[in-house]
Formats: sequence, structure tokens, C-alpha cells
Amino acid sequence: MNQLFARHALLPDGWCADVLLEWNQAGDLVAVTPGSAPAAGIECVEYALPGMINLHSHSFQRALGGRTEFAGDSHDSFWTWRDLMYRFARNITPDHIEAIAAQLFAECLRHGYTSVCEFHYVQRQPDGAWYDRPAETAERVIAAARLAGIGVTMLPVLYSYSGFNDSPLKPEQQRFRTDADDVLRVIEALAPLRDGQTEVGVAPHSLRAASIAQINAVLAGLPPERPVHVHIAEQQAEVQQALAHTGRRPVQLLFDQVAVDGRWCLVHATHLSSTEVRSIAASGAVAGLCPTTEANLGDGLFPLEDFLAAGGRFGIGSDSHVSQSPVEELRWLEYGQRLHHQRRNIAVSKEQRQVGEFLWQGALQGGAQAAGRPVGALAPGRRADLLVLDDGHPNLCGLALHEVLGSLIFSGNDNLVRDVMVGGRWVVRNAQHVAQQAIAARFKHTMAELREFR
Ligand code: NGQ
Ligand code: ZN
Repeated sequence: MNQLFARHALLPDGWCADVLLEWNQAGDLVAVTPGSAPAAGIECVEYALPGMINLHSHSFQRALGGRTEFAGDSHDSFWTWRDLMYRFARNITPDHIEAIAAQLFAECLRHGYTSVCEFHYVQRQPDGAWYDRPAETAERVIAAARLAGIGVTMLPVLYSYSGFNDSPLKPEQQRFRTDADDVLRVIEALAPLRDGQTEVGVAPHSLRAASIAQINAVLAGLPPERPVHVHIAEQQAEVQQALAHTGRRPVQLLFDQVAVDGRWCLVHATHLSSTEVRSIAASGAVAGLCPTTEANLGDGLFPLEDFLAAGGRFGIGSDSHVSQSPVEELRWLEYGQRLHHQRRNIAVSKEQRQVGEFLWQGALQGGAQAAGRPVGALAPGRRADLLVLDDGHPNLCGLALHEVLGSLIFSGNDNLVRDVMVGGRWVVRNAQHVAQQAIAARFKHTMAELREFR
């Protein structure tokens, strides 16, 4: 029977009591009814909430976790990390890509992500030739998502240059090389895989790696309503390079020359002028914030308070996967602001004074928009993607309902996610992913093979 009864469920307007959730065989919610009576034979849980959307992932980077945390001869930075990452990316095979992604996605599910947007740029063979199937590596990531049971938005990447002045790619970037036609061909090859769990959009890598003309060419060939993601203004050096070569800051350049709208997700958008803050907010685009990776890479802090005041939309991503937990991303999103402003409780609105609830609901809305899929809410027509919290855990004892998400996000490091459903199917039960052992065994084998490639 496709039904679940929650004593408390987080609906778009807040927590509701005695909610009966019903979904169809396709995995879409068909009815969400508060004030229902529990019925015999229907599973009953205490706390249910929508699963989180991870709006920015480079899944292969999961295999680099912990391996870039040593000091080199000169000052380490985003750019020295990037050299290590490139070196690692040279050697991975489609089998590795699939095994690493499956492990990552199972971990993401256990921590409460039920969707992921894969910003996918390792598309060619190590020598720069295409695979026989142009979407080979993208198909492997989608296969991993299906194995793990996470919803996925695949974003094949446009990647042509190594800098703003159309400078040629470096040898270590040859695997990533695509032009507008290549990307549209991959998107077309992926069309048959689109379904309730799978969407396909596009991602110009950055204004360093894709020209404005190429971006507009891809947009012209892209089917309507598909999501468009781009890395932007993550590092001060990127802003300086944009100013030197174009006379404009990256976000300013994008808005001057491309029609940015609600299909867009601007990933990082760390270094913004106040005009740029307002442009992004007014466009309806989502700011894709990845606080743990941004901290790990020394990027800087996003101007969240100003952006929210301007009505901006945001979501979260785990990017390089130094964390696989939405709790940690949201916690550090708020903590970065507290440290910067030397104040408390920044991520709130006039109506929503609970930080945890504001963050979870905001990231659901922005994440769903960025994913281009009907997710992010327990409401008819959306996917049946939900988390059940471990109501027996001490952190959830003696709380008022409005304190539950505050406890989830700001209290301790135990994982309170007990069960996870995606598209009406349980993929995590009692904190165990249903295919955890097989997925982990394959991942360990892959990591052993990749040991020598540092
Ligand atoms: C990436 N990662 O594509 O994996 C980038 C680094 C770049 C982040 N921006 C490469 N966090 O931006 O050139
Ligand atoms: Zn990224």
C-alpha cells in the first residue's frame, strides 16, 4: 500500500499533525492530508520531512576526500588544490566514475539528500578522444544514481577555454573539452534516460571556461525549461581576471550578455557587488551555496544577509564532497554569517524566526528549482521523497515542534536521519542504505586501484 502516516510532517507552510501521505506507482505524491486518523496496516512515523536537494556535485571528487589536506612548498590555495584534482581526474575510468558516484550517492541518501545535480565534466578519455558513446561517463553517473536510488539532474558541462581571453585549455584539461555542439549532442543522447527520477540540463563550467557566445549558442539549442548551472565569482582572482579582460565583474558580465532567469543556478557567487546581489535576486535565479567546500578551498563568504533582504533564492550543494550532509552545509552557511557579522540567527525572515526551519525550507525551494524536477515539498504532484527522523534519539526528546529543525541542524553530530524514501521507495532503513554493502565493496576496490594516482 502506497501510504505513510506521520504524526508530524513538514509541509510547505510548516509542521502539520496527523498527516496521511499517499503516492502512486510512478512515485509521485497524490494526496497529503493533515488531520487524518491512523489506520491499521499503514506504517506510522513520528517526524517526516522532505528530502534535501544537493544542487551541486562533482561526484568523482568524493575519491579525493582527505587526500589534499597537506601543505605544499608555497602558499596553498584553491588553485593548488585544483592542480591536485586535475592530476587525479587524469586517470579515472568510467568504471571508477560509476563506483565512486554510487558510494557518494548512498552516503548522501543516508544523510538526507534525496536528489542531486551532477555538474559533469569528465567526459572524454584521458587522451582527449571521445568514448564510443559520447554520453558514456554521464550515463555511468546516472547508472550510479539509479543503483543508489537518488534522483538526479545531469548537467553536461561546456568547457572550452582555460581563461577569460579564450586561452586554450591546458593538457590536464583535455578530458573536459567540449564545445556547444558537443554538449548539445550529449544532452540529446541522454534524452531517452529522462524519467521521474532523472532530468537533464546543462552547465557552462564558468565564464573562464566558456565564452558568452558559446553559452548563448547552447541556450538556443537547449529544450525549454531545462536547468542551467554555472560556477561564478568563487575566487577573488576570477573577479580580477574578468575585470582585466572584459572590464566587468563575472556576474555583471553574465547579466549584461545573457538572459538569466529562474532556470539558472549560479554556483558559489561568493564575491558580489551590491548591484550584483540585487541582479541575481531580481532574476529569480538560485544561488548555489556549498559552504563546506567553500571553506575547504578558502573561497570566502557569500553575502547571505543582503541577498535574502533582496529576496534572493538559495540552495545547497556538497560540491567536492568534503561533507555528504545537508545538516553540515546548512549549519556552516549560518555559522559563516555569524562569524562574519558577530551576531546570531541571521538566516531568518520576518515571518520565519526559526533558523533551522528557514534554512531547510529555503534550501528545499531553491534546490527544487535548480534541479528542474518536482521535488522539495510534501505536496500532491511532487515526488514522494522524504526523510524520517530517529524520534527516539535524545536530541529530539522534549522539544517543541518548532525546535525540531533547530536541533537537527545545530545540535551535535549524530545522524538523525533514520529512514529515507525516494520516489515512493525506501532506500534507507534504520540508517542503513539498502545496497550499502555491495556499493561499498566496489568503492573500496576502486580506491585500491586509484591508490597509485596522486
Ligand atoms: C570544479 N570546483 O570544476 O571542480 C571546480 C574547480 C575550476 C569548484 N569550483 C575548477 N569548487 O573552477 O576551475
Ligand atoms: Zn563545482
